[in-house]
Amino acid sequence: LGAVVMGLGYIGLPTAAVIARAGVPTLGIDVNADVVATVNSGRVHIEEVDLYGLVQGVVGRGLLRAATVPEPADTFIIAVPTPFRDDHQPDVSYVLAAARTIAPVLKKGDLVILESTSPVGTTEQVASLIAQLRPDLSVPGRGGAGAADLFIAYCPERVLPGRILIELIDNDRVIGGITPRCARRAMGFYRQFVRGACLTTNARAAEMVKLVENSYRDVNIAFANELSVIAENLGIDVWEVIRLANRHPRVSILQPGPGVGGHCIAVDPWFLVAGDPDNSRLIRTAREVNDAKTDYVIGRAIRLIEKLPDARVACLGLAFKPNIDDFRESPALEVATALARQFGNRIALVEPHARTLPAAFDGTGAALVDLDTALAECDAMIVLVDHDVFRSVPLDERADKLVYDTRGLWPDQPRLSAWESLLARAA
Ligand code: SAJ
Repeated sequence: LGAVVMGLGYIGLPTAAVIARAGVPTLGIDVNADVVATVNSGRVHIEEVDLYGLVQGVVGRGLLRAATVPEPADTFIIAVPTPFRDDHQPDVSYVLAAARTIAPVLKKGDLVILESTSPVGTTEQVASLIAQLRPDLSVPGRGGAGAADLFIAYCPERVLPGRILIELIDNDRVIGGITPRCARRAMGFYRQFVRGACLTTNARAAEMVKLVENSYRDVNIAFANELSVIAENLGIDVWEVIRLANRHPRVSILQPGPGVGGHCIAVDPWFLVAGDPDNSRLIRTAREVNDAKTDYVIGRAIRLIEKLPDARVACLGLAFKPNIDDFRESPALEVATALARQFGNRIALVEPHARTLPAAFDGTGAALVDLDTALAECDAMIVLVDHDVFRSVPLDERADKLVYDTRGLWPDQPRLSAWESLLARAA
């Protein structure tokens, strides 16, 4: 067997399929027997562009199988979740559990790669755990350049949902070895299917690189979100301000929204903060600014709806970002749920990428409606996600609506001094 991939989620399954397509016989491992059965039948349990066809193909050709327990192989990739706990401390228990599961089948010469986003030092923890469980094998140690029986490396995934199969191949990869030998060995593995550059470093630096990338984006989105509140208070259109400021050759501000969602950008900065709380003030504050933006939007929306006692109000979008069906950590979902709980059947939910409503709406009375129904029946609209299908609605179909646009989706919508004028018209 060429490779074992631990975890068949959003990253693990596409990764396993791409490795298999390169001709490497691959076994995907998941704790969930339903996921294993789905993959073995050539189907997929997650939505990602082109993934179904790819999995169907490699399973059909016998290159990819799934199981709940690993078998001996040359390369082991750990791609399991690393959530954080309520106190924002990272939880690496799934990573360590995966390492424990593969330890018994490891043999001399095997390569173990951690891909899960992890706090700095986790790859070394994996190495120590394996050393403890397999005293018969020599495990590479930090700073050691000598040969060992195993090769251990950290290589973060950096793919964007919706473009995973493209970015798995085309993105540059950062490969951090526990030792330089480990990095070189892992590089040889990735070279089989990566077209981007493979850049080697040590495991701790590679772990930090991943956290830094998502923190960079979070801090920059926080800047945009902070500007959006300041501008709204001043009665200025923040999107116009950003568009014009971005005409400066060295300014590139991101877009404000109802908060930051997904399972990466809203999570990873906390791993950096947890590693050095006293010196990560900017990163922590950015997280707090982005989370606070969601509460701010909920407060504004509630005030608007209270001024419209009889109106039906549509929430446009529930996903965590445009043109996908992924609701994980979605600020749009959080806003819509809060409004549905308070206003019940006055709230219409529009999410063209979903067939059914998430359980969060059970018992609220709020209903899923299609976009045309919302445009026909709702007097007010709260734009929460900038799906392309919303963007395409022409002004004459929405000119008479009260619109609270948290994404700057419709620049031509009569806005004047945004919120104040909405309330004035509502009164
Ligand atoms: N967002 C804004 N304003 C913006 C850009 C994004 O509010 O200008 C919001 C989105 O609406 C969304 C959230 O940020 O709620 C995150 O969306 P995203 O598209 O920026 O990123 P993700 O979470 O889908 O994927 C990120 C990517 N990281 C970076 O771009 C640095 C991806 O490359 C990573 O692989 C992925 O996290 C991951 O798995 O860590």
